Amino acid sequence: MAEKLQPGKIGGELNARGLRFGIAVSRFNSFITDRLLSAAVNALERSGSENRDVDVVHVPGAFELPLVAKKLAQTGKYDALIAIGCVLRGETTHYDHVCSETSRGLQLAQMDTGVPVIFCVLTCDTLEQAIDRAGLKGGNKGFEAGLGAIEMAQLSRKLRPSAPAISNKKARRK
Ligand code: INI
Repeated sequence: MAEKLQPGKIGGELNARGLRFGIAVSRFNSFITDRLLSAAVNALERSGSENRDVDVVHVPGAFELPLVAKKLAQTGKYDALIAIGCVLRGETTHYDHVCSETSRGLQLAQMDTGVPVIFCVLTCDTLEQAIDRAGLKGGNKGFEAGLGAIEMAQLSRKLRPSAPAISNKKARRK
């Protein structure tokens, strides 16, 4: 039997017009991160972003992305952020520390500030895996990140907290 209930749907459409985006991108492994960055910018441009709507900040490595993402979020200027990096496994455990602290820090940045932070940090065993995800066999994760940022920015605008209920009650009592 078909259900009668028609739940209200809240969606984030892929229209970037009028939205502001900040992109933090790491210089480490720039051969890959440059390609992710141009694909992210391309996704924003094709969805209606203009020059004044997008700022790019470069950081030394993925480990520095969370602090800059948090600082960008705290400016209050941006509807969504994109963090771009590429961590490649080496011979030591350095990779594990960079990966875990970068992902943990980026999640904290968005949870602490309420500004969406799209995780566009490739974590790969080999350079070939990274190349595949930066414009070859695996598409381009930067383009996906751009679309993700638009969707999350739209959703965040729709899910803004409304005025607290308590103040409404006080206003009605007067
Ligand atoms: N940073 C990266 O972005 N990718 C890597 O693969 C990487 N490796 O392998 O060392 C890397 N290290 C640097 C790190 O992100 C910091 O910039 C550095 O430790 C200074 O804090």
